[in-house]
Amino acid sequence: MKFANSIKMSDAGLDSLILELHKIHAIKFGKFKLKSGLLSPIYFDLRVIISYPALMDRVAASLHKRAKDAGVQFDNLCGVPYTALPLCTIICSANKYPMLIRRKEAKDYGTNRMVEGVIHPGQRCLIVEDVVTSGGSVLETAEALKKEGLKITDAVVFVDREQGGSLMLADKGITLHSVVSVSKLLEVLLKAGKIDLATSQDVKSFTQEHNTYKPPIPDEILSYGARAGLPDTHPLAAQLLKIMEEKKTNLCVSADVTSSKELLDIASKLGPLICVLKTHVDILEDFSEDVTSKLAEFAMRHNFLIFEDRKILMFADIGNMLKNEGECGPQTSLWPHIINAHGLPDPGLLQCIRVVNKSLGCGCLLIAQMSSQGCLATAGYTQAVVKMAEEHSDFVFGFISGSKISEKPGFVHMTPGVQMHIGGDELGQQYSTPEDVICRKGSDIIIVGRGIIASPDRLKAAEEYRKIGWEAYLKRLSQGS
Ligand code: 5BU
Repeated sequence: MKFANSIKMSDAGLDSLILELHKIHAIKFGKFKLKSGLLSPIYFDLRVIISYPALMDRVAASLHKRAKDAGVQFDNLCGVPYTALPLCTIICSANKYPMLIRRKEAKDYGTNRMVEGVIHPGQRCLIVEDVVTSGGSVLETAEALKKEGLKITDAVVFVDREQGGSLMLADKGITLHSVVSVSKLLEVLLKAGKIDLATSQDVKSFTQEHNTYKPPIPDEILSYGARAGLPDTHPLAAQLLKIMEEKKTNLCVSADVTSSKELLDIASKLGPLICVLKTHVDILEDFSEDVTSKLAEFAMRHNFLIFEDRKILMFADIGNMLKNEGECGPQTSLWPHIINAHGLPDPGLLQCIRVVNKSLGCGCLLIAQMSSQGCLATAGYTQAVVKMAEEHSDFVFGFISGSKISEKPGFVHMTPGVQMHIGGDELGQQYSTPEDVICRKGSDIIIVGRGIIASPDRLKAAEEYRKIGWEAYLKRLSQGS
């Protein structure tokens, strides 16, 4: 038999694998009652692959490749019972890795063990799973293995249903690596004409609406004002949190417009309703220093902060290049209060941009997650960015993220991709609602662009977002007490 590990999982290979799985009804569309009682428009039944050995080899190979590509270090593997057991067996047999089996129920005779196989406490065990929804089954297996003294830092799964499993596992110190996400799967099936657009949208809405992730609730949920007064809170975060408390707003308007007149009009009219004005001065067709000085005047008058979004002219080179090109410093005499940076290049970048900006009282938000579909900033990356922020907390005061990702109350979380209804645009932007972002995902600030800017009455739209965002915050506070 030709072993599965010889198969190269190119993009085309993955697409054809998805189509094969759809053909054998391992992926089904319709109405399926889940354990929870919910009716799901999609169902995965990967159990059937045991009847298709060649396909089973390919799924096993893709799991192995995913773990290897991610550089996961492990000493042995354990499949979550039952569907992943044969997959794990194939990976171990083909690659000569030692395997462990976790029993679901203890025997009442013989050794009475919950985990079979030779265990060396301290060794790292990689968990293998077929489908992850909440992450509960992976966690159960991880707990059983940990009791035996094994270290569990990673799990590899074939399908991530994108309903919060990876975040929940990340909270427990386990990085989830998935071969394919539900979004990718829908994309492939749609392209191949196996499903229609309505089915794809239906599944997307279902996964977004039934996200199982609940950020751990701290003993006490602190108000914005209380967090402003904590000794470890960065001065800029403290200023921002105070503004939010005073003006009763957690709204940041993303003023993505190309004319200075329009930008200044937004700043003057919406200023009283917002805590932050996010600008992209690099898209202004008629930029001049005059614009930044007027923006600064409005910021003073209406008490908001200016956040210049640096993603287009991104700080994403190595620190040294940015130093050489003089890119880190102010391009205008009036520098914004807030800038952002990716964690991708290395901490050298932060050191470089900090030198110039910190002396000007500017603070930085690190981009830990993005709202765009298929974004590569997943759990392991996000965790690394949180660590980077903690190590540079004299300059970094928070994150751009989809949810609360740090338990440190001094860090501020700002979330883009917000509109009144869940959905997205044709270029991959994905929207959550203010209630979802603030109340359920525990973020602090909603960043709203087209939800307000494209409205015929921007003032009215901004007031609606402010009100809903603030009510979601009050609800979050009341739930914590
Ligand atoms: P929208 O019109 O609400 O979709 O605009 C969103 C804004 O937030 C826009 O300026 C983006 O550049 C910005 N953004 C985002 O949409 N998603 C991200 O992950 C990040 C920023 Br980081």
